[in-house]
Amino acid sequence: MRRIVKNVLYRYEENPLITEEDIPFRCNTVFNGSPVKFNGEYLILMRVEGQQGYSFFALARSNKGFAYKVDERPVMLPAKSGKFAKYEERGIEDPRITFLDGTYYILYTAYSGYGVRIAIAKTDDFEEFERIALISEPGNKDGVLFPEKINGKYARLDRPIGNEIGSIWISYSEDLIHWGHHKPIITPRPGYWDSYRIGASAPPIKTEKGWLEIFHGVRMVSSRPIYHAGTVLLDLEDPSKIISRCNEPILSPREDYERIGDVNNVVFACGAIVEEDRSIKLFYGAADTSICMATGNLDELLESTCND
Ligand code: BMA
Repeated sequence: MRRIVKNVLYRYEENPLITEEDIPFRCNTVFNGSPVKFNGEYLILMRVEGQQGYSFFALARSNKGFAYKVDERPVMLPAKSGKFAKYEERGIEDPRITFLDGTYYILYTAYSGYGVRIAIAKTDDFEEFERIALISEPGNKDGVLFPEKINGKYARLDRPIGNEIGSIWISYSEDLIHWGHHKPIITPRPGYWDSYRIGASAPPIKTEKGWLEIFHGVRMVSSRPIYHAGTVLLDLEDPSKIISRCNEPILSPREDYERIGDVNNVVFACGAIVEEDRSIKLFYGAADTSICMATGNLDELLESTCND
Protein backbone atom coordinates (compact mmCIF):
# COMPACT_ATOMS: atom_id res chain seq x y z
CA MET A 1 0.00 0.00 0.00
CA ARG A 2 1.26 3.46 -0.81
CA ARG A 3 2.08 5.44 2.28
CA ILE A 4 0.62 8.95 2.37
CA VAL A 5 3.49 11.26 3.13
CA LYS A 6 2.73 14.09 5.46
CA ASN A 7 3.60 17.62 4.38
CA VAL A 8 6.21 19.12 6.63
CA LEU A 9 6.31 22.52 4.97
CA TYR A 10 3.48 24.83 4.00
CA ARG A 11 3.84 27.53 1.40
CA TYR A 12 3.01 31.03 2.56
CA GLU A 13 -0.24 31.99 0.85
CA GLU A 14 1.16 35.34 -0.31
CA ASN A 15 4.07 33.70 -2.16
CA PRO A 16 6.08 34.88 -3.94
CA LEU A 17 7.21 37.01 -1.03
CA ILE A 18 9.61 39.27 -2.95
CA THR A 19 9.90 39.75 -6.70
CA GLU A 20 11.72 42.11 -9.02
CA GLU A 21 8.71 44.47 -8.69
CA ASP A 22 9.52 44.99 -5.00
CA ILE A 23 13.07 46.14 -5.74
CA PRO A 24 13.36 49.94 -5.76
CA PHE A 25 16.12 49.95 -8.40
CA ARG A 26 16.35 48.35 -11.81
CA CYS A 27 17.24 44.67 -11.83
CA ASN A 28 16.47 41.44 -13.60
CA THR A 29 15.46 39.14 -10.74
CA VAL A 30 15.75 38.57 -6.99
CA PHE A 31 16.18 35.12 -5.43
CA ASN A 32 18.11 32.99 -2.93
CA GLY A 33 17.92 35.05 0.26
CA SER A 34 19.27 34.30 3.72
CA PRO A 35 17.19 35.44 6.72
CA VAL A 36 18.22 36.66 10.17
CA LYS A 37 16.47 38.29 13.13
CA PHE A 38 18.35 41.47 13.96
CA ASN A 39 17.39 44.27 16.37
CA GLY A 40 13.77 43.13 16.46
CA GLU A 41 13.45 43.02 12.68
CA TYR A 42 13.48 40.19 10.19
CA LEU A 43 16.11 40.80 7.52
CA ILE A 44 16.69 38.88 4.30
CA LEU A 45 20.04 39.30 2.59
CA MET A 46 19.07 38.61 -1.00
CA ARG A 47 20.79 37.81 -4.23
CA VAL A 48 19.68 40.37 -6.82
CA GLU A 49 20.64 39.83 -10.44
CA GLY A 50 21.17 43.14 -12.20
CA GLN A 51 20.24 43.92 -15.77
CA GLN A 52 23.79 43.18 -16.90
CA GLY A 53 23.46 39.63 -15.60
CA TYR A 54 25.75 39.65 -12.59
CA SER A 55 24.50 39.42 -9.02
CA PHE A 56 24.92 41.47 -5.85
CA PHE A 57 23.19 41.69 -2.47
CA ALA A 58 20.28 43.78 -1.20
CA LEU A 59 18.40 43.74 2.08
CA ALA A 60 14.68 43.32 2.75
CA ARG A 61 13.14 44.15 6.14
CA SER A 62 10.00 43.13 7.96
CA ASN A 63 8.57 43.68 11.44
CA LYS A 64 6.71 40.41 11.73
CA GLY A 65 8.44 38.25 9.11
CA PHE A 66 5.69 38.27 6.49
CA ALA A 67 5.56 41.60 4.60
CA TYR A 68 8.94 42.88 3.42
CA LYS A 69 10.26 46.21 2.22
CA VAL A 70 13.48 46.35 0.27
CA ASP A 71 16.16 48.96 1.07
CA GLU A 72 16.67 51.70 -1.51
CA ARG A 73 20.23 50.66 -2.34
CA PRO A 74 22.15 47.38 -2.58
CA VAL A 75 24.21 46.61 0.54
CA MET A 76 27.06 44.67 -1.04
CA LEU A 77 28.37 44.92 -4.60
CA PRO A 78 31.12 42.86 -6.27
CA ALA A 79 34.51 44.23 -5.23
CA LYS A 80 36.00 46.63 -7.77
CA SER A 81 39.44 46.84 -6.21
CA GLY A 82 41.58 44.89 -3.80
CA LYS A 83 42.27 41.17 -3.67
CA PHE A 84 38.63 40.10 -4.08
CA ALA A 85 38.01 42.07 -7.29
CA LYS A 86 39.30 39.58 -9.83
CA TYR A 87 37.30 36.76 -8.24
CA GLU A 88 34.03 38.72 -8.18
CA GLU A 89 34.09 40.04 -11.75
CA ARG A 90 30.94 38.12 -12.60
CA GLY A 91 29.16 38.82 -9.36
CA ILE A 92 28.51 37.64 -5.82
CA GLU A 93 25.79 35.04 -5.22
CA ASP A 94 23.82 33.01 -2.70
CA PRO A 95 24.67 34.56 0.71
CA ARG A 96 24.24 32.44 3.85
CA ILE A 97 24.28 34.17 7.24
CA THR A 98 25.56 32.53 10.42
CA PHE A 99 25.57 34.23 13.83
CA LEU A 100 28.65 33.02 15.70
CA ASP A 101 30.34 34.45 18.81
CA GLY A 102 28.52 37.79 18.51
CA THR A 103 29.27 38.41 14.80
CA TYR A 104 27.23 37.80 11.67
CA TYR A 105 29.30 35.92 9.10
CA ILE A 106 28.26 35.59 5.48
CA LEU A 107 29.52 32.85 3.24
CA TYR A 108 28.85 33.61 -0.41
CA THR A 109 29.84 32.61 -3.90
CA ALA A 110 32.44 34.80 -5.61
CA TYR A 111 32.06 34.31 -9.35
CA SER A 112 34.64 35.19 -12.03
CA GLY A 113 36.26 33.85 -15.19
CA TYR A 114 38.11 31.42 -12.92
CA GLY A 115 34.83 29.88 -11.83
CA VAL A 116 33.10 29.97 -8.45
CA ARG A 117 34.87 30.26 -5.11
CA ILE A 118 33.54 30.53 -1.57
CA ALA A 119 34.21 33.81 0.21
CA ILE A 120 33.54 34.93 3.77
CA ALA A 121 32.53 38.39 4.98
CA LYS A 122 31.23 39.73 8.29
CA THR A 123 28.98 42.45 9.57
CA ASP A 124 27.83 43.76 12.94
CA ASP A 125 25.08 46.05 11.68
CA PHE A 126 24.00 44.92 8.17
CA GLU A 127 25.17 48.30 6.86
CA GLU A 128 28.92 47.76 6.58
CA PHE A 129 30.15 44.41 5.28
CA GLU A 130 33.80 43.53 5.66
CA ARG A 131 35.31 40.87 3.43
CA ILE A 132 37.54 38.46 5.35
CA ALA A 133 38.92 35.91 2.88
CA LEU A 134 38.42 33.70 -0.13
CA ILE A 135 38.23 30.29 1.45
CA SER A 136 38.13 27.83 -1.42
CA GLU A 137 39.73 27.27 -4.78
CA PRO A 138 37.54 27.50 -7.92
CA GLY A 139 34.83 24.88 -8.40
CA ASN A 140 33.34 25.16 -4.94
CA LYS A 141 30.12 26.83 -3.69
CA ASP A 142 27.19 26.34 -1.29
CA GLY A 143 29.34 27.14 1.74
CA VAL A 144 27.56 27.27 5.12
CA LEU A 145 29.22 27.93 8.46
CA PHE A 146 28.17 26.07 11.62
CA PRO A 147 26.90 28.52 14.28
CA GLU A 148 29.43 27.35 16.86
CA LYS A 149 32.89 25.81 17.00
CA ILE A 150 33.00 22.04 17.08
CA ASN A 151 35.75 20.47 19.18
CA GLY A 152 37.43 23.87 19.26
CA LYS A 153 37.38 24.48 15.49
CA TYR A 154 35.19 26.40 13.09
CA ALA A 155 33.34 24.04 10.75
CA ARG A 156 31.70 24.48 7.39
CA LEU A 157 29.89 22.47 4.76
CA ASP A 158 30.47 23.11 1.08
CA ARG A 159 30.12 21.55 -2.34
CA PRO A 160 33.23 21.12 -4.46
CA ILE A 161 32.51 19.84 -7.95
CA GLY A 162 34.66 16.84 -8.58
CA ASN A 163 33.71 14.80 -11.62
CA GLU A 164 30.58 16.92 -12.21
CA ILE A 165 28.65 15.07 -9.54
CA GLY A 166 28.70 17.21 -6.42
CA SER A 167 28.68 15.99 -2.83
CA ILE A 168 28.54 17.91 0.45
CA TRP A 169 31.92 18.07 2.21
CA ILE A 170 32.91 19.19 5.69
CA SER A 171 36.08 21.13 6.59
CA TYR A 172 37.50 22.73 9.70
CA SER A 173 39.49 25.86 10.51
CA GLU A 174 41.25 27.48 13.45
CA ASP A 175 40.77 31.03 12.16
CA LEU A 176 37.98 31.04 9.49
CA ILE A 177 40.66 31.75 6.84
CA HIS A 178 42.71 28.57 6.49
CA TRP A 179 40.64 25.43 6.05
CA GLY A 180 41.56 21.76 6.05
CA HIS A 181 40.58 18.20 7.02
CA HIS A 182 38.22 18.20 3.98
CA LYS A 183 35.99 15.15 3.80
CA PRO A 184 32.90 14.21 1.76
CA ILE A 185 29.98 13.38 4.04
CA ILE A 186 26.73 13.43 2.03
CA THR A 187 26.67 12.10 -1.51
CA PRO A 188 24.04 11.98 -4.27
CA ARG A 189 21.91 8.84 -4.38
CA PRO A 190 21.41 7.13 -7.75
CA GLY A 191 17.74 6.79 -8.60
CA TYR A 192 16.59 9.43 -6.12
CA TRP A 193 15.47 13.06 -6.39
CA ASP A 194 19.00 13.99 -5.22
CA SER A 195 20.81 11.72 -7.67
CA TYR A 196 22.86 14.32 -9.57
CA ARG A 197 24.12 16.99 -7.24
CA ILE A 198 23.53 18.05 -3.69
CA GLY A 199 24.64 21.09 -1.74
CA ALA A 200 24.15 22.64 1.67
CA SER A 201 21.29 25.14 1.66
CA ALA A 202 20.58 26.56 5.13
CA PRO A 203 23.37 26.96 7.70
CA PRO A 204 23.10 23.96 10.08
CA ILE A 205 20.48 24.31 12.82
CA LYS A 206 21.46 23.02 16.27
CA THR A 207 18.86 20.76 17.87
CA GLU A 208 18.99 18.37 20.83
CA LYS A 209 19.00 15.47 18.35
CA GLY A 210 21.81 16.71 16.13
CA TRP A 211 22.61 19.31 13.48
CA LEU A 212 19.66 19.67 11.14
CA GLU A 213 20.84 20.51 7.65
CA ILE A 214 18.36 21.55 4.97
CA PHE A 215 20.09 20.81 1.69
CA HIS A 216 19.21 20.93 -1.98
CA GLY A 217 19.22 17.92 -4.23
CA VAL A 218 19.20 17.92 -8.00
CA ARG A 219 17.94 15.32 -10.41
CA MET A 220 18.58 15.63 -14.13
CA VAL A 221 15.63 14.98 -16.39
CA SER A 222 16.19 15.20 -20.15
CA SER A 223 19.41 17.13 -19.42
CA ARG A 224 17.54 19.67 -17.29
CA PRO A 225 17.88 19.96 -13.52
CA ILE A 226 15.05 19.81 -10.97
CA TYR A 227 15.99 21.31 -7.59
CA HIS A 228 14.31 19.94 -4.45
CA ALA A 229 14.96 20.54 -0.74
CA GLY A 230 15.63 17.77 1.77
CA THR A 231 16.82 17.22 5.33
CA VAL A 232 19.68 15.38 6.97
CA LEU A 233 20.62 15.07 10.64
CA LEU A 234 24.31 15.18 11.57
CA ASP A 235 25.96 14.17 14.82
CA LEU A 236 26.47 17.09 17.21
CA GLU A 237 30.01 16.10 18.26
CA ASP A 238 31.12 14.79 14.88
CA PRO A 239 29.00 16.31 12.10
CA SER A 240 30.77 14.17 9.50
CA LYS A 241 28.52 11.35 10.82
CA ILE A 242 25.02 11.12 9.36
CA ILE A 243 22.37 10.12 11.88
CA SER A 244 19.47 10.06 9.41
CA ARG A 245 18.65 11.42 5.96
CA CYS A 246 15.27 11.96 4.35
CA ASN A 247 14.36 9.69 1.49
CA GLU A 248 11.72 12.06 0.20
CA PRO A 249 12.16 15.79 -0.34
CA ILE A 250 10.48 18.27 2.00
CA LEU A 251 9.89 20.76 -0.81
CA SER A 252 9.70 20.33 -4.58
CA PRO A 253 8.76 22.68 -7.40
CA ARG A 254 4.96 22.54 -7.67
CA GLU A 255 3.57 26.06 -8.00
CA ASP A 256 3.89 28.06 -11.21
CA TYR A 257 6.31 30.46 -9.52
CA GLU A 258 8.61 27.52 -8.72
CA ARG A 259 8.12 25.83 -12.08
CA ILE A 260 8.54 28.80 -14.41
CA GLY A 261 11.22 31.48 -14.33
CA ASP A 262 14.75 32.24 -15.45
CA VAL A 263 15.65 28.70 -14.39
CA ASN A 264 12.61 26.43 -14.33
CA ASN A 265 11.86 23.93 -11.56
CA VAL A 266 13.98 25.32 -8.75
CA VAL A 267 13.37 25.62 -5.03
CA PHE A 268 16.66 26.73 -3.43
CA ALA A 269 16.78 27.61 0.27
CA CYS A 270 19.53 29.75 1.79
CA GLY A 271 18.35 29.84 5.39
CA ALA A 272 15.61 29.49 7.96
CA ILE A 273 14.45 31.26 11.11
CA VAL A 274 13.61 29.03 14.06
CA GLU A 275 11.15 30.78 16.37
CA GLU A 276 10.92 30.26 20.14
CA ASP A 277 7.86 28.01 19.72
CA ARG A 278 9.92 25.76 17.36
CA SER A 279 8.04 26.94 14.29
CA ILE A 280 10.23 27.51 11.25
CA LYS A 281 10.23 29.98 8.43
CA LEU A 282 12.20 28.65 5.49
CA PHE A 283 13.21 31.16 2.81
CA TYR A 284 13.91 29.92 -0.67
CA GLY A 285 14.50 31.16 -4.17
CA ALA A 286 11.88 30.00 -6.67
CA ALA A 287 12.86 29.41 -10.30
CA ASP A 288 15.74 31.90 -9.84
CA THR A 289 13.04 34.57 -10.14
CA SER A 290 11.58 35.30 -6.69
CA ILE A 291 11.98 34.77 -2.95
CA CYS A 292 9.37 32.61 -1.25
CA MET A 293 8.65 31.38 2.24
CA ALA A 294 7.41 28.08 3.64
CA THR A 295 6.54 27.47 7.26
CA GLY A 296 6.85 24.34 9.35
CA ASN A 297 7.86 23.01 12.70
CA LEU A 298 11.28 21.93 13.92
CA ASP A 299 10.06 18.60 15.29
CA GLU A 300 8.40 17.63 12.02
CA LEU A 301 11.50 18.62 10.10
CA LEU A 302 13.54 16.39 12.41
CA GLU A 303 11.08 13.55 11.79
CA SER A 304 11.37 14.15 8.05
CA THR A 305 15.01 13.04 8.18
CA CYS A 306 13.71 9.51 8.80
CA ASN A 307 10.97 9.29 6.17
CA ASP A 308 10.80 6.30 3.84
C1 BMA B 1 22.83 26.69 -8.34
C2 BMA B 1 23.15 28.09 -7.85
C3 BMA B 1 21.91 28.80 -7.41
C4 BMA B 1 20.78 28.65 -8.38
C5 BMA B 1 20.60 27.20 -8.79
C6 BMA B 1 19.52 27.01 -9.83
O1 BMA B 1 23.96 26.11 -8.91
O2 BMA B 1 23.78 28.82 -8.86
O3 BMA B 1 22.20 30.15 -7.26
O4 BMA B 1 19.59 29.09 -7.76
O5 BMA B 1 21.82 26.72 -9.30
O6 BMA B 1 19.79 27.71 -11.01
